[in-house]
Amino acid sequence: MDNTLTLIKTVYEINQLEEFATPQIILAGRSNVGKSSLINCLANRKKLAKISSTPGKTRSLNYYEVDPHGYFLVDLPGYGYARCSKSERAKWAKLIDQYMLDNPHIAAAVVLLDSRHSPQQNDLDLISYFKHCNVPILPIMTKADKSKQKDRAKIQNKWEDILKIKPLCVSSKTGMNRTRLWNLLDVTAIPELAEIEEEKKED
Ligand SMILES: Nc1nc2c(ncn2[C@@H]2O[C@H](COP(=O)(O)OP(=O)(O)OP(=O)(O)O)[C@@H](O)[C@H]2O)c(=O)[nH]1
Ligand SMILES: [Mg+2]
Repeated sequence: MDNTLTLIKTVYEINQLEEFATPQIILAGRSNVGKSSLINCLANRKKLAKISSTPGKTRSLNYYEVDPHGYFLVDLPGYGYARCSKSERAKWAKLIDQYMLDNPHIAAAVVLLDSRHSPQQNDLDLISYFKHCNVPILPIMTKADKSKQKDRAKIQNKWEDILKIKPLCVSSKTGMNRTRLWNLLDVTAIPELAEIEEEKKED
C-alpha cells in the first residue's frame, strides 16, 4: 500500500511550535530546489504543497504526517533567497534554530541538492549546520529529468567525495526513484521497519 501524506500543522512563528513525540524527517534545501514538488510527488497529489516559479514561496515550517507509519516529514523554509530582507532571513533562522533545539525526535535531514549544479556554498553551510546539530543527512539530487545521466554522475561523485554518501537522484516530474525514496524515509524514521522487511524476505 502506498504511503499517504497529510498536512497537519503549519508554523510561521516561534510561539506556534509544539513538541511532538513523533519521529521527524526534515526536508531542507535551497529555495527553488524542488522541496514542495517532491512532497507532491511523494503524496501523488498535485497541490498538497504550493509550488511556484517565484523562489521563497514556502515561508513556514510544514508538518506532514505519513500514514500508515505515523512519522512526520517537516518541510523547512527555503534558504538563500536573495530577494528577501535580512530581517526576514534572521526570523527564519531563529524559527529553525528553535525547532531544532532539544528536539530528540529528528531522525534525519533530507538535504535537497539541484542535480544540475556543482556543490555550492549555501548547500555546504546547510550541511554543516545539520552536522553541528548532530542530525544525520540524507542527500537527494532533485530535477534529475533536467540533466544528462553523465553530467549528473559527475555531480553525484563530487557530493559523494564531500559527504561520503552517494545522493539518490530523483525527479518529481517523472517520478524517478520515488519508491526508493519512500523506502529510505520509512526505514530512517522507523528503523524497525527494516527488520520487518528482512523477516518478510526470509519467510
Ligand atoms: N523539470 C522539473 N522541474 C521541477 C522539479 N522539481 C521542481 N521543479 C520546478 O522547480 C520550481 C521550484 O519548485 P518548488 O517545488 O516550488 O521548489 P521549493 O524548493 O519548494 O521552493 P521554495 O518554496 O521557494 O523553497 C518549480 O517551477 C517546479 O515546477 C523536477 O523534478 N523536474
Ligand atoms: Mg516550497
